[in-house]
Amino acid sequence: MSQPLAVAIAHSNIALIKYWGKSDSARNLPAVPSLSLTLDGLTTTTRVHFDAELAEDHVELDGSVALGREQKRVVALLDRVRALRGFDTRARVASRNDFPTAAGLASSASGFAALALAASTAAGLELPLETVSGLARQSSASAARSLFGGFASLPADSECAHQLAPEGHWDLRLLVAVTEEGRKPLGSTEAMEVTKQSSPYYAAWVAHAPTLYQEAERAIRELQFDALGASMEQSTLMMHASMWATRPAILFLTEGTLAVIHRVRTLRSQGLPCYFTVDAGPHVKVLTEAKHADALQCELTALSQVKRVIPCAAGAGARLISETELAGKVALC
Ligand code: 2P0
Repeated sequence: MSQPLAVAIAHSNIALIKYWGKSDSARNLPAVPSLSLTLDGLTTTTRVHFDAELAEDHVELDGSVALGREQKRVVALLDRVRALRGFDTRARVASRNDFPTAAGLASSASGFAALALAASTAAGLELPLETVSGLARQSSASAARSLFGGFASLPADSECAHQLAPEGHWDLRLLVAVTEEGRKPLGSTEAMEVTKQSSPYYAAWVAHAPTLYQEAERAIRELQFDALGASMEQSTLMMHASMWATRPAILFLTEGTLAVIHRVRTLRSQGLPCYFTVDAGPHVKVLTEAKHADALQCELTALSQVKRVIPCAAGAGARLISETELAGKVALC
């Protein structure tokens, strides 16, 4: 093999229009179209080394050996890469996030995007970015979008994501208001399956999601901030409403989440252009235009429910880095 080792970095993305629910669980195909902003913060760095000496895959995440479901999901992606390449060599994988894992900050998005790019490259495959996105999507649908910079789209029933507009298209900022530290109680995959099975609102969510997607796509094309914000908030609240209607209810929104949401609405009514979105966790991500980012950061930081604020701009897509660049960035193990 010409190049058995590769290192990739990928950034997390936040869905402005949410993916929630699968049309085909076995193939992990999304039931609704989603649209995201790739961030310049929240980075995963992953090295994959296929090594003929290994008897089995060895996976280390944030310095600890991965076990159970975490390890299985990584091995499943490696297996898909091995099947494409037509070999059986095991790999050593080391990955590190510069932000808390599984805390509702989309760690699986950046994680599987970086893994798909590093593993396919290390295996000697030279795949188009869309194909790498398809590999990532099978592990975690939101990861398909993190291969691309700026605004990315994952259509319903689609194998892979594509870029809608590059990071320079619109100078937006997304401020992540962290309301709680620690891992979230329920994984997204399980939560969306329960929603599909038991929420009477799920059908309405799936029916209306394409309208929200089209509104947002147009708002991005035309740089209409208030139109984008309105579609984004409705997408968030419809997704959570569908979860609230399951039995037992799935509530990712906490007291802290709601306090930040109310504050965002108040600030907006007072003339500060900002809109909220919330994923499968308690944190609130607040979208604003670059010129208002400092004022918004002061307001969010002042809230007692907010532990810290991570300001993010639009970021680039996943890319390969050299071992030298890696050495200057992060210690993987
Ligand atoms: C999204 N989320 O569009 C939505 C919004 C969370 C809320 O995609 O089952 O890890 O692995 O495909 O991508 C999080 O779920 O789920 C997610 P799987 P994923 O970003």
